[in-house]
Amino acid sequence: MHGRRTFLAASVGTLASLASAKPSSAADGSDKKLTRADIDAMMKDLSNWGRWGKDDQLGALNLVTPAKRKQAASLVKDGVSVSLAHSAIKEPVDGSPAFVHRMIAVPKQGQEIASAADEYSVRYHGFTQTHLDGLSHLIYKGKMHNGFSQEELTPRGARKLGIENVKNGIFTRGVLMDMPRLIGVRFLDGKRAIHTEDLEAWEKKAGVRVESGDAILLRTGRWLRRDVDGPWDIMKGSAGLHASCLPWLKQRDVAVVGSDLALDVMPSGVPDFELPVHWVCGVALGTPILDNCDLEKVSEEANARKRWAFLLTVAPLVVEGGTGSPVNPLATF
Ligand code: UVW
Repeated sequence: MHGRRTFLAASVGTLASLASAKPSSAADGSDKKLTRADIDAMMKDLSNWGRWGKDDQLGALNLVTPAKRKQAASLVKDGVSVSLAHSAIKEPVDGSPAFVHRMIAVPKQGQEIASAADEYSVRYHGFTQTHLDGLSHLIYKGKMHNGFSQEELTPRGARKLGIENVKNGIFTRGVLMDMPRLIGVRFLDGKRAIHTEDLEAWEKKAGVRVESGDAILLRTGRWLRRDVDGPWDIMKGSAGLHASCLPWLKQRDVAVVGSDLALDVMPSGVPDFELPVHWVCGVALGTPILDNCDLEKVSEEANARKRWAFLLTVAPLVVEGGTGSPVNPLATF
């Protein structure tokens, strides 16, 4: 997300104006104007800082309780698992560097007993590799989630909120929110903003209600769009959540949010704030974010069963002080 932040002066606006926002009639949400001041208000009004204690480093993952894990496990009926990761992309793409895979040992011909070995190097933040944003990834006005200072971020890594805090993994109910199926298209076009009423319309259609501790996975059809239309300038026209959905995410107490791109609609529609959903989720709510998931296969599997909730498991690498991790999230039906 480096170099993609442009914070300028806040303009006038309050969360109250957001609450009174009328359902969108414009597909791009242009009738729901939010300002930097609205986002500032959300940073305060939706904050989970202190909710689990001043030293807490798990954030909204505290909402994944033992009871929640048992509920999630009980969703395994067929014993079928599906990966939500896109294959590692080995060429620079969509403005993000490549996943480097280098063979360091290849067996020689005639070698009877041999082994092969390789090394990986990945800059996973960005628009390409499937990854989990940890809570030390996002900073707003000098603070990370729970009020930890950005001074805790050092060249050796994060002294607070490092990804090692998530080493016991995420094991919860995943809810696929399949926007192309809601709207009746193969994939969402351009900068289609998803609003609260879309999320609730999907709940109605799918017969599932998002509850405390759930992980929501928002499908826009990004990878299918890329296959059909080819690459595009992501920041100039990508479907995703409009910032007016943030109070809903807090109200439902979601533990994790994910999507097949970067979660936010782009452009965001908020002047001088490019990815407000990312920042409010990461800093105020303390929800880890799953970026660049491949939700095509899980969409088919869920649709075949007409079952949009499943067990979601995600195990990040245990890197002390890491700001996130490449991951292979699994949905199990
Ligand atoms: C994206 O914006 C997709 O990536 P990150 O949050 O990891 O910077």
